[in-house]
Amino acid sequence: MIAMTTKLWLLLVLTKTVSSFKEESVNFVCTKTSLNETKSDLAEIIDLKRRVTKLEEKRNTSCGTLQPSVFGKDCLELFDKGERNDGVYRISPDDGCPFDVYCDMTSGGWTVMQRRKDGSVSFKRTWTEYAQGFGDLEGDFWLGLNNIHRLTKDGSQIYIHLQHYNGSWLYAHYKDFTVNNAATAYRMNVDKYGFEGTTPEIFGYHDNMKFSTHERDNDNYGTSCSVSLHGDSGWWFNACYYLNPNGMYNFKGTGGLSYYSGGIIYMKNSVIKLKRNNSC
Ligand SMILES: *[C@@H]1O[C@H](CO)[C@@H](O)[C@H](O)[C@H]1NC(C)=O
Ligand SMILES: *[C@@H]1O[C@H](CO)[C@@H](O)[C@H](O)[C@H]1NC(C)=O
Ligand SMILES: *[C@@H]1O[C@H](CO)[C@@H](O)[C@H](O)[C@H]1NC(C)=O
Ligand SMILES: [Ca+2]
Repeated sequence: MIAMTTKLWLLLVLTKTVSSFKEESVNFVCTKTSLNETKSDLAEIIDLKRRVTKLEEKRNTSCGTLQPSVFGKDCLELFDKGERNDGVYRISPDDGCPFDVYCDMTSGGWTVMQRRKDGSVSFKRTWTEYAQGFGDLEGDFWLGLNNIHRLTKDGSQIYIHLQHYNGSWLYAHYKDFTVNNAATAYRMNVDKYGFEGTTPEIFGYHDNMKFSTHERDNDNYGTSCSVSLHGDSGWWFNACYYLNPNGMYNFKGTGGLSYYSGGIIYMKNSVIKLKRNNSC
């Protein structure tokens, strides 16, 4: 016979063991649960981050309550819908933020990307200004690289008009022109074999160049084309140019609005227009 005290002692030990086992298993389950929670928290954080990036992307190209779908994609679409008056229209080439452009309906729905007509707007501008655009859509302006990218990323023609000081106009027309996104420094592609015009072929030299401004040198010249040419303007400079429509206005010297053909030919005015390619 086991003494009563021993029995009591054994019972006590047993109870303790059982309860400590229970406690441990509770702990084990808790640990497992909290691991699961950590895992799902992590997944939630990753998902949130992804959603924030998406929202940021959307915010970067959209404008709150404006409905992009109610605007035309570009001047060509507005022309096709029957618009025939030259002037300022609001467009959205994609599902992003709409913006205003000047439409040349007279020649069939071209979207104007640059104009020099009286020199009232300085083209000595920063990278940010060239990216966002500046000037007056009815007068002298640069449409902005972000907008030009959105208008040309799916393929576009470009029509470059240059006016002599005596008033006569020349043109250079290229059937394929694309400006890539900000991450590429707005690298530009133009197909020189798709050229026709009354100027010499002057834009192919700039093919595949990144954009450069006076404070951001992406050109192939030893120093900065923009700064060295004293124009401080932005362009797809190579080393340095055959075409310089953003050069200084009304200035027949280094850095003036001009093109190169055996020598520099200074020009008074310019208009550069885009039209989406329907092919493909
Ligand atoms: C932890 O997650 C797994 C798989 O999702 C599940 O089978 C298990 O029951 C969870 N454990 C706890 C303690 O919640
Ligand atoms: C949105 O624009 C800001 C400011 O230009 C930039 O820092 C950010 O990286 C952009 N975000 C995305 C997702 O494009
Ligand atoms: C204007 O000047 C250019 C270049 O010198 C010349 O080719 C053109 O014929 C001139 N036009 C007029 C209308 O004088
Ligand atoms: Ca350089």
